[in-house]
Amino acid sequence: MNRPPHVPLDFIRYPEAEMRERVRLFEEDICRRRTVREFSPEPVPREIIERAILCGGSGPSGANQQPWHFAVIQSPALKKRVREAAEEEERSFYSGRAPQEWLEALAPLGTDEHKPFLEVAPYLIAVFAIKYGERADGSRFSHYYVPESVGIASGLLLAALHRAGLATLTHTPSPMGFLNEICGRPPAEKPILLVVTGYPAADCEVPAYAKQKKTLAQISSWL
Ligand code: IYR
Repeated sequence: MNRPPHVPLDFIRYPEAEMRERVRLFEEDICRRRTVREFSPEPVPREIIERAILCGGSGPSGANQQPWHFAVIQSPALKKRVREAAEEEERSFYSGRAPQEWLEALAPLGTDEHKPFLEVAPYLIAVFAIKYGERADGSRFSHYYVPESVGIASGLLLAALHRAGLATLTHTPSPMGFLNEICGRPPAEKPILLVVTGYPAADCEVPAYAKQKKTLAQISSWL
């Protein structure tokens, strides 16, 4: 097989002491990220969101197809529509659709069907997975590892927003097909996640339960 064009890797090799310090500093920062449900309406410069989206879009993806789209909802009218549609879904979820076991698992978080943050936060970033590609003639081609790729991109987006100094909430009203219509996205795209972002409210509190993270021994094994 002919080797396609390659370019040099732009890799930075650090001395070991610096590696330890770098990962420690990253751990210290990223482990302070908390899911926030009380936001401030204070505006956030658009450029910060743009840079964070570029971080998300830098991630690896199946065959480098980059099967994601980030729709940034900032207009008050559209945020209101998202809130209304999401609260309607959540009302049916909390009052019957969700099995008892699911509601019990959520109880320590104290969530309910009220989602005022969807109108208060300055930005709602709707993350869409692009299920397949479309050629100019309308024919389709496969995208590979779409959920994995979009999950990784979303993680990078969350990390970048946190590092920039913003609070985030991963919100997943279910079903959320209404986001296609509100954001004007085509049927090939499936909404995966709403990343609510902005500054936290001054008196913001978070559930103590969500701070309990598993230990290294619980989440890893060395073979
Ligand atoms: N989507 C609902 C319920 C919910 C589900 C899970 I899993 C959570 O971790 C949190 C909430 C809501 O947003 O209230």
